Amino acid sequence: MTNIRSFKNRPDLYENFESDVSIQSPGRINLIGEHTDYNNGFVLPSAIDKYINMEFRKNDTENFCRLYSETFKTGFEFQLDMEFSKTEGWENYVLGVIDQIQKMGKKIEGFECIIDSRLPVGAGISSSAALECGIASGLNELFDLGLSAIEIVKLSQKAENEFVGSNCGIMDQYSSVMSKKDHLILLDCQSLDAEYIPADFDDCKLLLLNTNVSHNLADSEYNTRRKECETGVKIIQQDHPGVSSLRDIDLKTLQQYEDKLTPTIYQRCIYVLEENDRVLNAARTLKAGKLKEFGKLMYASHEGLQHKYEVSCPELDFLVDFSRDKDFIYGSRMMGGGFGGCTLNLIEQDKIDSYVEEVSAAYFEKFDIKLDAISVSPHAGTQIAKTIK
Ligand code: GAF
Repeated sequence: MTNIRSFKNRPDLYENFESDVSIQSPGRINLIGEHTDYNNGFVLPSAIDKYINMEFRKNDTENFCRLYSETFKTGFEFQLDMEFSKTEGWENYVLGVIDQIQKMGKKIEGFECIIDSRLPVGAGISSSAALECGIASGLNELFDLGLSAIEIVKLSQKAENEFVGSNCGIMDQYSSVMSKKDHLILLDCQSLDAEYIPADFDDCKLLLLNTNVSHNLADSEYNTRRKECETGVKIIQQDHPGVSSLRDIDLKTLQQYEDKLTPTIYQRCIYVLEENDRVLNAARTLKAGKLKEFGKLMYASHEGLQHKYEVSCPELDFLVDFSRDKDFIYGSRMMGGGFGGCTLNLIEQDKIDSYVEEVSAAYFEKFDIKLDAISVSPHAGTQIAKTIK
């Protein structure tokens, strides 16, 4: 049972809404390095030029809060001093963040918020992290909580882990907040050291193809993959007590455990080690301007995700396979947690329109589903505009 009150279709509540704080909280792409973040490995993400817009204002009450999503035409209200319990839908991301802020001993008061999202849900571009980080950033500004950017990242991840119940790593929240325009972040998820690499793609652009499927295995299989990796680590730890994650194991050591791990767990661990290597190689090739080599690593990443980590699906595989004989596409891979969502494609800019037409027709013929194409550019993280004194 939850004690929030939900309502629908009430745009009238927010006519002539004058906000104290405006937040643009972006989604993210990840060039390479999938399912490596929660294994303390490397990722290469960036925020994108598509975001959730949020308008906040205080309402001079101690506890009354009301949020409305213009996108979903649903809203909810609640009292800050109530016990928060999990409910359905986007409300959880909001409640989870407020719960974390309060657990940190930070004091907030009654507020109102209108949310307008330009991020497709379930597309693997992290609309949930954008929502969490946007709420945390907005409340931080509205109530002068003094939270640093990295605290916002960490509390948003914790909200997702502890309240929403998804054991995600740190990549999505980190990229939504910490990105820089026209750069990718080579992030070491163990130390949180970040190198900002110029996103120079010459005549190419990044194109997302949204399968518009989101298989409902996604959440449970995500948590299962994480557990499988942890089981692998635990077995290796028995001989190597210094090992605390897959990051501390090299390929040669792992290969000695082939008979001690189940074939599935062995494959998962091999994938993670290989993907970490690919991320570091990808960063090197990008810095050297070798885009075709970079693209090959994207394909290799997809193959690992498809066959060893087994988080792809027929729709994603179809799109990646369809791109393979096109010399104007340098690389293509599934992106994000998997089981649906988008492929990311590195494609020559002047071929985008004709390719989208061709692949959309083929995809529709095969699956009877409309494909959506979204061109994206690496963008700055959370943008804040504050009018309150
Ligand atoms: C999801 C998670 F939220 C990330 O932390 C990451 O693990 C990703 O899947 C897979 O790379 O987006």
